[in-house]
Amino acid sequence: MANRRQFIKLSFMGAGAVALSSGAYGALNFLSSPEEVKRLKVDLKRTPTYCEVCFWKCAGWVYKTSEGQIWKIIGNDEDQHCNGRLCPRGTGGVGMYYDEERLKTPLIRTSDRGKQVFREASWDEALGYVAEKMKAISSKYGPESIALFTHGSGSTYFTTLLKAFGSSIIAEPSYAQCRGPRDEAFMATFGEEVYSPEITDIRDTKCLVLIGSHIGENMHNGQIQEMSDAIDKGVSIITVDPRFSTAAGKSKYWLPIKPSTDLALLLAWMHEIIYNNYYDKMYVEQYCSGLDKLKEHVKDFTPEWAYGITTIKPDLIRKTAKEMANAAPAVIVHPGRHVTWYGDDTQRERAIAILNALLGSWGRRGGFYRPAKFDLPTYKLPVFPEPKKSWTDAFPGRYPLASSPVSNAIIDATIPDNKPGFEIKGWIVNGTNIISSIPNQANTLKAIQNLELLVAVDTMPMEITGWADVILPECTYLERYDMLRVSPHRKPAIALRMPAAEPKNNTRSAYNIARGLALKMGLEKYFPFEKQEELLDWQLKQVGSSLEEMQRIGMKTRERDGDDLYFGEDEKVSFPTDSGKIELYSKYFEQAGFDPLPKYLPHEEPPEGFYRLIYGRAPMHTFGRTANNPNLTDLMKENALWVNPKVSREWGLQNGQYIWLKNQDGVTSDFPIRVRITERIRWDSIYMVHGFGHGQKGMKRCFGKGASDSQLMTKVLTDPIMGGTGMRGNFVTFVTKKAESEVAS
Ligand SMILES: Nc1nc2c(c(=O)[nH]1)N[C@H]1C(S)=C(S)[C@@H](COP(=O)(O)OP(=O)(O)OC[C@H]3O[C@@H](n4cnc5c(=O)[nH]c(N)nc54)[C@H](O)[C@@H]3O)O[C@H]1N2
Ligand SMILES: Nc1nc2c(c(=O)[nH]1)N[C@H]1C(S)=C(S)[C@@H](COP(=O)(O)OP(=O)(O)OC[C@H]3O[C@@H](n4cnc5c(=O)[nH]c(N)nc54)[C@H](O)[C@@H]3O)O[C@H]1N2
Ligand code: SF4
Ligand SMILES: [Mo]
Repeated sequence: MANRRQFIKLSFMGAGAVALSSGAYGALNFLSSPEEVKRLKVDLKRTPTYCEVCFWKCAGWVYKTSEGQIWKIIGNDEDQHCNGRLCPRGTGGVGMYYDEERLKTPLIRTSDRGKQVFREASWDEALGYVAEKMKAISSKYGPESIALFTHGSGSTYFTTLLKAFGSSIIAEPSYAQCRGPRDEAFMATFGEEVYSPEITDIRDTKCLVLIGSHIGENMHNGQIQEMSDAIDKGVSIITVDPRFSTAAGKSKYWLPIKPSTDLALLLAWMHEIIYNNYYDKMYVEQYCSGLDKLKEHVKDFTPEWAYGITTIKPDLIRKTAKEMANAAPAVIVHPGRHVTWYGDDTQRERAIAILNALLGSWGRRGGFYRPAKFDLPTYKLPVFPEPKKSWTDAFPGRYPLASSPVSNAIIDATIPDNKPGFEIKGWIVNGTNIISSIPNQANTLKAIQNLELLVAVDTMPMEITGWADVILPECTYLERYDMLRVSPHRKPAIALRMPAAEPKNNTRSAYNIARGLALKMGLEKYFPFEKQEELLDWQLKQVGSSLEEMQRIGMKTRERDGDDLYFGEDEKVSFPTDSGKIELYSKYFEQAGFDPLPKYLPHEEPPEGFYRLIYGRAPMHTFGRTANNPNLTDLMKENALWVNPKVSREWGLQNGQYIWLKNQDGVTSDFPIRVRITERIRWDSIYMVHGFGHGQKGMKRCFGKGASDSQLMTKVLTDPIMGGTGMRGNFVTFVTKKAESEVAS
């Protein structure tokens, strides 16, 4: 089995390559020999930050040269998210600041939507324009006809703005395009979600089961480090993935499952664990309800039954079930994170939750720990006006168990043909490139055509800004304050982000943008602090610290109040579910008209000559947001198409050849992608990394590099329970030649 060093090397393989970067920024960031430090006159005064290149939010220190140039970011040793080490993307975050193609000043559109003809505007004019439009839309249709799509740190301020304005139509892609099904399933089972960072106790686990979750390429930092430690300690890893992922390479068992059939495997594992009495009897008796019904339900779901569906041999299903049981309760059946796959995702996640309950891993060392959060008072704002409509009024009864607004439902409510209960007329889109992150682009573009206002708040000229009426350029995370990071972890902690440099060009922080809009609309009472640092200082003083102290120390970690990281022996635990128990059988689902126990339902198969489109992450990029980052494009310029040799032979494809992809609905990728022939993918699927194939000419480093998975996702398998957009029901075939006139340039 592979050892820790090899794994770290593989996962962090970007880091070494960065040092060899030929790009000017690469040199600036990564050469750190004493001579270099002297030559660059490094100013050892450092400012704290937490990273925004992905949402793991590692805390770090930003160093500058004495000439005031941002030089390098390193991890904060005290931080539980990163333990002093940033991943290649976090290290390369400096490139976001230096990218000369950043948005520089507010822009107002001067021609038809989508044509991308804009004029520069002052902040006063741009904010005034947006405020007037918002007020006009509100007086015609009500404030609820303005929706916010948002992701990342700026969400807090735009959420306050929208609520103050009178709308609660606020959606994040991290719900219906990412974690939503997992959070609903774990809530229904344990009464609690798995949070971010996930409360998986990987460092002490003895058996880690990864179902799709591709840690190693998915670079969530602390998780990778803990997995490396666990590898050192001899953890056995079971990876279920149609592709031989980085994690599969470190695994005792790789189960190359037929895509879309995971629920059958999970049911067979439950069958094995229950009928062989492998489950944790004490735990289940004490904490769970519904075992009898579950036992009856999985009676026929034998490994032989699952073999016919999953292509995983019965013997392997048995062995892996035993492996989990041997390690229990120090076992984690990882819930994954991006789980919107096939439209039955909440049920698949329920099966994962139930399996963890049977193994007794929730609340146990090496399973799932109890998180602790720094209790930081929030400043009391005046009461928000009561919105007359909520997002659920657009399509009453749809997605009954969604606990957060569903972005795709809001898009649907912007299209009058769909006859929504009320129409959405304005969008503010902050920090999310919804053209690429929500599948069925044609639907999003159709919605956009019906808008009376589209405002994009972004740092880069991405796809969404191309469609905006007004573009409000935010400065990068290295140039601003944001709210204190208080994510739950093993120990409660707070981390500060402060500016390491002045905002470049004519950009502003999201706080200032949202407050600027509030002022223009007479809503200043919801933004009582002129400067964000005053708010942070107020907050910190409530807990005996101050902004000045945090600027010096960067983060504060406290010990937990008690010895309660795991359940105590025989501890009476009341779970925050209706019954106070872990609900193996979900009455909550039953009452809402859904299966109380997960069932396997077959999914559509690829038509002849087509292959299932599956996708994932690359260690050196985050979605599309890093696509133009000078440091990171140096490490990976484009994505590749993984094709099984059996398939490439059939099609006569060569390694390195560029081809286009056409999906089941006749949509062909704008840009070609390079073929990578490999045994590491099943023959019925092809694989690519998400976040490439950008068509925005304002981003020269990434324009036309690789193909976009999003473009090929015209079919969406929507989860009826909570609205998640299953993205893996699309099939593609190969196009080796395109007419000259059809080639995008
Ligand atoms: N096809 C496909 N779709 C997916 C996924 C997939 O794998 N494939 N993954 C899904 C998942 S798991 C998620 S979480 C979502 C993520 O979806 P998004 O959050 O939409 O991710 P990005 O595409 O990176 O878009 C982020 C946008 O924020 C901008 N940005 C970056 N930093 C800042 C900042 O500091 N301030 C502001 N205002 N803007 C900033 C970037 O320029 C970019 O336009 O996508 C989902 N959609
Ligand atoms: N470097 C990097 N790291 C990231 C991110 C990033 O953009 N870049 N994004 C972060 C975010 S927001 C998220 S949500 C996470 C997502 O990370 P994960 O939760 O790990 O992502 P998934 O999309 O669930 O997993 C992708 C894997 O699923 C496999 N797969 C495809 N179809 C099937 C199937 O039917 N069954 C099974 N068992 N496997 C299948 C693919 O081959 C691939 O290996 O990553 C996070 N980490
Ligand atoms: S995992 Fe990497 S990109 Fe994500 S926050 Fe941490 S350092 Fe930044
Ligand atoms: Mo995500």
